[in-house]
Amino acid sequence: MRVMLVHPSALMYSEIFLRLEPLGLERVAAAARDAGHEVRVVDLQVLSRSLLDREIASFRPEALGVSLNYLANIPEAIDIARHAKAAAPGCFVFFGGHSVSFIAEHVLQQADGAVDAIVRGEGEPAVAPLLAAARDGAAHTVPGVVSPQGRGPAPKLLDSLDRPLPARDLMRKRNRYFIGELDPCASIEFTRGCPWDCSFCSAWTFYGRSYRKASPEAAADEMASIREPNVFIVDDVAFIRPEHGDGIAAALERRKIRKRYYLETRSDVLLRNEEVFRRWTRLGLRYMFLGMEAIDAEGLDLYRKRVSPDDNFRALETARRLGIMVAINLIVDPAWDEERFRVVREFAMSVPEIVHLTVMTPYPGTEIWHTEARHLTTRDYRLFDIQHAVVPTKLPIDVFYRELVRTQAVINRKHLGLKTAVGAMQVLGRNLLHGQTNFARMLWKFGRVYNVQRQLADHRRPVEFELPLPQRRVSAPARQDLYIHARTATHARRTAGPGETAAAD
Ligand code: B12
Ligand code: SF4
Repeated sequence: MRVMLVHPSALMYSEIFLRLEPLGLERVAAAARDAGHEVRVVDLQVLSRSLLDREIASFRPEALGVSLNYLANIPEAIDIARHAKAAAPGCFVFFGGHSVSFIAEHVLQQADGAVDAIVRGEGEPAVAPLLAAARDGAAHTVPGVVSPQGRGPAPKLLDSLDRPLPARDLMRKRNRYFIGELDPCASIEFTRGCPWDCSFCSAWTFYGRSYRKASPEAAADEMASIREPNVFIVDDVAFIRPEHGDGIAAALERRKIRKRYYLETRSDVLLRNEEVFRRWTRLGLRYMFLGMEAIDAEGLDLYRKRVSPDDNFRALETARRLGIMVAINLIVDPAWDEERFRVVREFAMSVPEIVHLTVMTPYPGTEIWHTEARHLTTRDYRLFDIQHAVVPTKLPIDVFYRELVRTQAVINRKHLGLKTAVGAMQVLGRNLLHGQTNFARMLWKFGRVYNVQRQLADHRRPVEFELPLPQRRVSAPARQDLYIHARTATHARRTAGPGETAAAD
């Protein structure tokens, strides 16, 4: 079959700080290609919509799949589906990805015939059986698939993360993937899933709180095949198991592979496994994202982060000692007042780290989707990007955004202060010499992307597609009810080891 796979365009945040290759879609592309299909990938983060339309006309896909990790992309995906149905009659259109997995039936209904099937859960095991069944109109019999005919059996988990290798060769304009000064930057996955259970997060519910690892040799082989000098490790929490991080490091050392790395982890994991992170600094680990979320114990408890403010501050000291540049995330509660924003600005100015703000947002698939008592003020998918307020703000909304943007701007200026600006100019010069302009563009774009008028205008756009209403509950729903991949007893035995279940029930 001629199969076209599409990633929608970048969201607000990615317009400035980063834009990364769609690893999940590349792995789905590889699985489809291994099954004998002719596959093309169009990533609208780096290619234009008019190019997609032209390629649909010339390639005439018999099947077209859209990746929906992000809720905010759903209206765009439905528009692409409608276009594909009109431009390539008979084309089988399907969606898959993290966010759409939690609301598959709802989206199918909204698409009103433009979408034939939605894959819930991991795409690699589902895509080949789906394409085979599509020919016979039997999509709904495939594990993980939902179609207008009904829901298939429970989704299957991939046997091993080692295969298939992402089809990186199918991507165009790879030089447009970057994160900050790591420009250009590729991505890689060492592990999948997260054993913790933060209330605002759906990473653990998607994988039924399972946690799987690629074999160190396969991970190092994949790294050896990456041409970019910089690599973003996409794992939710890097190096939970020290022997795994060490195993990959050893395999990279044997192959003499050195790159510059960016990863995400937790404070307690960094404190526990400091030696692994130290070893990785020798391999090129430069940047780390720590989801601190709150600076006080009350906030950390609320999000069930299972770390203390003291752990967080000790982790920052450890990272500084190791020479790793840290980006901290803090969650902005729409209930914040001016004083709270002021305290956060003060905190951000008092630490050398990059501080990043995201707005508390209940998502389908998270616990707070069901338990957040405040009613949604909007159900416009496009605003569910953790940069907009979707529950009532305590301050008038324009004042809330003014405070938010002001805080982001103060933090941003801090990083573009004189000392940093000199450093940035050096990086800029180096990147421009290599023809890399992503970092340069980022430096000048802040004011255009983050501004109060734009945020407010986003709320006034006419809305065609809305999220479903949450089923409100006083207490949290049973965990299994939130899972996309339910854990079988065998699977639980295979994936959970000591340490991995540190946050267990
Ligand atoms: C790496 C990552 C990123 C990267 C790369 C994103 C990219 N270009 O793909 C960066 C850092 C850029 C990023 C940014 C953001 N992210 Co992010 N990200 C992740 C993370 C940690 C891992 C994703 C990943 O690569 N996994 C590995 C690959 C192999 O898996 P996968 O992508 O899920 O793909 C599999 C399936 O989903 C499925 N699949 C995927 N596509 C398709 C397509 C088809 C057709 C099919 C059949 C199947 C299928 O099959 C794949 C293989 O099994 C997830 C958390 C998670 N564990 O999923 C959050 C996550 C997806 N991100 C999230 C958020 C909120 C964001 C931001 C909005 C954050 C912000 N501050 O603004 C931005 C917006 C990005 C944008 N599109 O512009 C949320 C999504 C929330 C939501 N419900 O919408 C998540 C779930 C994190 C969370 N804890 O809540 N992100
Ligand atoms: S540690 Fe918490 S926030 Fe991070 S991926 Fe796991 S559940 Fe999500």
